[in-house]
Amino acid sequence: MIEDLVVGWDGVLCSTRYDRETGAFFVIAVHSRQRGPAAGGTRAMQYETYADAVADAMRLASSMTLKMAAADLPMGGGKSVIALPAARHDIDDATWQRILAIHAEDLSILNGSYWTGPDVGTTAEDMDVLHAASGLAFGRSERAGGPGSSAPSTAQGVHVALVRAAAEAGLDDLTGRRVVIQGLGAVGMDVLRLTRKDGAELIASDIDEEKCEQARELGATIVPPDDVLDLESDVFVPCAMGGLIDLDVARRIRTSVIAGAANTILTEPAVGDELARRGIVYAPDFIANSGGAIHLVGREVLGWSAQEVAAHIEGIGATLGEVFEQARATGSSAEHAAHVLAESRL
Ligand code: NAD
Ligand code: PPY
Repeated sequence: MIEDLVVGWDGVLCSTRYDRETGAFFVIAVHSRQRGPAAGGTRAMQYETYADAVADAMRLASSMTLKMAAADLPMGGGKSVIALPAARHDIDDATWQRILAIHAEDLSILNGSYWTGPDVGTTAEDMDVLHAASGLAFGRSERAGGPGSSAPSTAQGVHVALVRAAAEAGLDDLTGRRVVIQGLGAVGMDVLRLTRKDGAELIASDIDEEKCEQARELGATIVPPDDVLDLESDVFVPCAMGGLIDLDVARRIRTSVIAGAANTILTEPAVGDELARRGIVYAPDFIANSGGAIHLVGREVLGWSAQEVAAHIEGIGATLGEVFEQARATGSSAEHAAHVLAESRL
């Protein structure tokens, strides 16, 4: 299985490490350094098998390469995965600090070929620790001199993307339109707030009851997690985990637009073809969720001000416009056109 993953992946390096004391398994996947040092967040969660963790790191690193290229940022693509021995909230602080120290050592070994940042299961405060030990982490807290969480910028970009994709589907005004948001974490909750201002009818879902309650207070109707893919909507916004839309889902989902924050939403490119065939406007994830990367790389590598970052996030609308136009002109899916755009910059 691991052999198949390595042979089937076109990245440059994938490191693995196991820590007997904590039972944590570490993966760093460096997909490309063509545009600059590889960069991408550290995802810390439980996986069924170590091979699943390696596969996730590879898939996410490849997507980071496309994200950096599509956003014209001077970085390559990489990602770290830490397969945890227990749920993150069940890991005590001493164990977590040991896990971070080991990850920081791996970053130092890679010596600048790869820079990390926050992802699911890691925070700006974790980046403070990683940066103090390795000097190779973006997204430190403002208290530690960093640019703070990338989530608000990611949400801003997802909102720009969903508005642009809706316009492509003929929905110029979201007032009264049904928007279904899956995942009410750092990004999803902010997307909900932004879409609320558009006057949309909000339906939302999370596996965490507290987050559902918060969304209810913001005016959303809450539905059970298993129901989201069966609801009829104008816009579907996946802000939980990837691998959500396979061919079967693409054939039956009842929506006009899909635009969200989750990384690697489609299980394979053919899913993008099926969505296009059905006339569903899909905003490729590595463009729709690039606001966080623009925030981190913009502030920390390019020295942009918050205003410059915001202007570049608005640019996600123009990038998507280019992709939709190319897709129309070539009779291909938006997913395919987005890959062509990103690959032309590699
Ligand atoms: P998060 O961990 O804060 O939020 C994820 C939320 O999804 C949680 O509230 C969780 O309970 C919920 N969830 C998990 N499984 C679910 C399910 N089956 N149904 C409904 N809800 C479910 O993460 P985040 O920072 O908000 O990121 C969300 C997604 O966007 C992730 O896939 C992440 O990789 C991606 N992303 C985030 C950023 C960023 O800047 N934070 C940038 C790019 C991409
Ligand atoms: C992502 O956008 O998916 C990330 O992993 C966040 C990120 C972006 C750029 C550098 C490091 C982390």
